[in-house]
Amino acid sequence: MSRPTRRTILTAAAATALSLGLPTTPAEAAESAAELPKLIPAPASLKSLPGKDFQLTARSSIAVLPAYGQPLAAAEMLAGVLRQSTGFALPVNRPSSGPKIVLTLGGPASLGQEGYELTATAHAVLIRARTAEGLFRGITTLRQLLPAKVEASSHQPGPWAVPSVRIADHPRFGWRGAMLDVSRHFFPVAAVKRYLDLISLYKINVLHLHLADDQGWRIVVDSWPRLATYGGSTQVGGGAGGYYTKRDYQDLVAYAAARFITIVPEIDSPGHTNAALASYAELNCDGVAPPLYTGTDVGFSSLCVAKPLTYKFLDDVVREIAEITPGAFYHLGGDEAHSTPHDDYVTFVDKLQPIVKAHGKRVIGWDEIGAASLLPGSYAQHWDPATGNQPGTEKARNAVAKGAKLVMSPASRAYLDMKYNKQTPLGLSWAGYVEVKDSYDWDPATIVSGLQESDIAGVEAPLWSETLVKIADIEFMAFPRLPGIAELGWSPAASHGWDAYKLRLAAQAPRWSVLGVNYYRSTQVPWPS
Ligand code: TNX
Repeated sequence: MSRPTRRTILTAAAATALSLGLPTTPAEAAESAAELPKLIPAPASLKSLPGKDFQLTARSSIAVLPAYGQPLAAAEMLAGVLRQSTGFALPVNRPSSGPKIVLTLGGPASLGQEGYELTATAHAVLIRARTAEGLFRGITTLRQLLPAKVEASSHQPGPWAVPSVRIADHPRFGWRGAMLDVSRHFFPVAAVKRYLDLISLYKINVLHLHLADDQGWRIVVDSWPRLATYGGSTQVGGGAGGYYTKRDYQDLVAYAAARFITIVPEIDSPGHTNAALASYAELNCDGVAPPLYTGTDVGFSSLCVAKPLTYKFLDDVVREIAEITPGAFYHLGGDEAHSTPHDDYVTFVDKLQPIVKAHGKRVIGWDEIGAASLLPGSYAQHWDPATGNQPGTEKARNAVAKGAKLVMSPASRAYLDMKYNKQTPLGLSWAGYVEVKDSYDWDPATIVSGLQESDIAGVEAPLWSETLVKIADIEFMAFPRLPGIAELGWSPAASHGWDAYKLRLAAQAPRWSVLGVNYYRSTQVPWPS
C-alpha cells in the first residue's frame, strides 16, 4: 500500500500542534487528510485521491445500473442502513441534485466473483463489480468508510463524509467461514441472524452450522422426527435445548443469502452422535438407546458402522437437509471418532460420501477424513493446533494427498472458543490461550509445512459452545478475533502486518459500540478511549 511520504521540518508551534493531533502546515494538513482509511479486511489496493471528500447529504440518492434484479436489492439494502442513521430519504434510481452513490454491474474480468472497485470523490461514490455479490462486498467497504455512527438504528447528526479514495479489491481465498456450534448450547434464529449481520461486516461468506453433536440434534428431519423432538430436548448443563424447524432453517439460509453468505450444514458423524443414538434405539449396535447427554466429554459415541440401517438413516438425513440447502457443501463431521475402530471409520467415510454426492452435494469433513479415499472436489477442514511439521499436521497433508483442498482452522489460532488468557471467564484452553495477536498473526498457506497456496480453499473461525449460552457470549469470543481471521481469508498476504492491523482493529471499536457488540478489550490493541 502506498502512502505519501513528505518530510517537513517542524517549527516548535507546529510540533505542539502535531502533539495535539492538529494539522500544522498546509502540507501537513494535506498529508493528514491523505491518511488512509482504516479498513478490515485490508483491500488489495487502496489509494488516497486528491480533492475534497464525498459528503452524503439530504439531497443525495443512490443510482443502480441495471435498474433491476440483484443490484437493486443491494442498493435497497444499502439505503436501508443509511436511511436509519442519517435520516435522509436516499431515493433509489430517482433523480436528485446532491452527491450520488452509483452501483454498476461491469468491470474487468480480473475482479472475479467477489471483487469490486470503489472510487469516492466530491461528486460521487462509484462502486463497480461484475456480480451482485461484488457490489455487496463493495457496499461493506463503503459502510466502513463512513463514520461509525452510520451503523446506528436511530437518526444521528452528520456530517457524513467518505474520504476520497480509489479501491480495487478481491479476495485471496474463496472460503472465508465462521462456524457456530448450536448443539452444545442451542441458539435461536434471532441470535444466528445477529451473528450473520456481524460477520457479514467483515466479508465472511460461509456460516458453517454445527447442527448435531452428542448433546443435541438441532434440525427437524421429518422421516426421523425424534431426532429433533427428543434428541434436541436438552443441552450442556441440562437446559431445555431446542431445534430449528425446516422453515427456521430456510429463513436462516435466506437471511444469509441476502448477505452473500452460504450456510454449510454439519451433521457430525460417525462420532459425536449420542443425541441421535439416544433418539432411536435401533441405530445402536446393541439395540439399546443411551440416555441423553449434557456433559462436555468427546469421543464416546459412534454410529453402528456394520448396520445397514445406519446408511438408510444417513440417506434420509442428507436428503432432507440437502433439499433445503442451496449451497454446494454438506459437512459430514468425521472428527474425534475415538470409539469407532480405524477400519470401521474408513469404511464409514467411504460409504457416506456417495450418499452425499447422490443428493447433489460436495463433501467437507474435519481433516481426519483424509484417512479414507476422498471424492474429487472434497474439502477437508484442518483443526489440529499443531503447526509446521509437528505431529497432527500430517492429517492436513494426507487430505491434500487424497485430492482435497483445505479449509484452515488451526485450533491454536482460529478457534474462537479458546480463552484469550487465564482470566477469560468463558471458553476452553485445550489448544492454549489465543490472544488477539495469536489469532491474526499467521498465514493460512504456510502454517502447516508442505502445502501450496493452491491447496488452500480458505479459512474458518469455529466457535464451539460448551461454555457459551447467549449472544453476548458469542460476541465476546468472536470480537475482536473474528475480523482478523476474515482478513487472513480476504487480504493479500503482502498486506499482512500486526502493527498496522492493530490500529485498524482499534478503529473498529466505535462501530461495535454503536452496534452494541460485547467485545473483549484486549490490552494488545490501542483502543480509542
Ligand atoms: C474439539 S475440533 C472438537 C469439538 C469441541 C472443541 C472444543 C473438533 C473438530 N472437535 O467437539 O467442541 O474441540 O474446543
